[in-house]
Amino acid sequence: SALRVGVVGVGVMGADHADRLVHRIAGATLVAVSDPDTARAAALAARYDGVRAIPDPLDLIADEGVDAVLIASPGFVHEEQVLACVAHGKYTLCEKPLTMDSESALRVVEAERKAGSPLIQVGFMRRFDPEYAEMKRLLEAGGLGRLLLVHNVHRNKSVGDSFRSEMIVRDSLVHEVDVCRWLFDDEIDTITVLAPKPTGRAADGILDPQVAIFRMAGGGMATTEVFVNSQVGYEVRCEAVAECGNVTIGLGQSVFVRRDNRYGGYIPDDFRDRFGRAYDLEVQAWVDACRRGDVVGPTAWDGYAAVAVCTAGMQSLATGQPVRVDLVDRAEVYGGADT
Ligand code: ISE
Repeated sequence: SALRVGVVGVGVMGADHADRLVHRIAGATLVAVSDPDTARAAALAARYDGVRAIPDPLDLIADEGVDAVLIASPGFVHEEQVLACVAHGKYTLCEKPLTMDSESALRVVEAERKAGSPLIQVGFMRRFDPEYAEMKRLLEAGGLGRLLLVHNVHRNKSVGDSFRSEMIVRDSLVHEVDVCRWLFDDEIDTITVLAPKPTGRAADGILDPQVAIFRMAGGGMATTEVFVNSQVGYEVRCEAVAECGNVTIGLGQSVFVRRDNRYGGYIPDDFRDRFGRAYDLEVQAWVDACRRGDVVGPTAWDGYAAVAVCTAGMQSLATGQPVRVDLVDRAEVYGGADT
């Protein structure tokens, strides 16, 4: 039978996931939604057949009619909600960030381990993007030699005035943190976050753009430009530089339009356009894994490690100095077992 999915948080991301679960995901049925804005949740539920609006997210999580939970609420309520999912033995896809700080993220990792089996996938969807997946496949095939450097560009067209400098690290750069941990198959040992004179298009006092440097534990390095008021569109590029070759993705050269003596393509406004296929593949992989009793993709440990790196990154942003990432020993957490 189909996996009965509940969505917690139906803002921009949660509503997009609800639509994807109804229209593009096989083997799953959207059965419930929850949001503190109960009118928004009710309106969304009314758009689909057989979907209940449950005011309290903890009631949705506990509901006997919900098999698995997709958490798309704000990061500051993730800990309580993910812990509730674990307590009820519900498979969970938790949008990034896993939680807001290392201590709470570690509590989630510990709770999942004590529950006895993995339940949590974290919403680092770029691993499912066809271009990133092909880059990873090429690097793993071995023909390019050892991965030396990764260069990332991550630009949003614009963000609201409430988007603080620290959010550029915790909410945006966090994707490159997971991408680099995944491409190198390694932990980030040190992070340095620097900022040039800010763009005049950012709100007063916001350090935008930012440049981050990751030093990997195994010796690799990564550079990332994050620019959330680029005015151009949503651009995400990545270049992997290995000993015998390099791979570049995100050039967006799919369709060229020529007219009036000009040519060019289209740069989407928003991450839901650029990564729509990645989100579809991520949620389909999650549903398929839930139905076979498995967890795929970014784990609770990956979510914790990303939070720890961003915590160090925010400290570096304040000083401009390299900051060592404070990670607990993975083998101690999992008792030497593979995670
Ligand atoms: C947003 O939360 C995302 O996850 C997007 O991928 C990122 O580009 C954007 O900057 C974040 O605010």
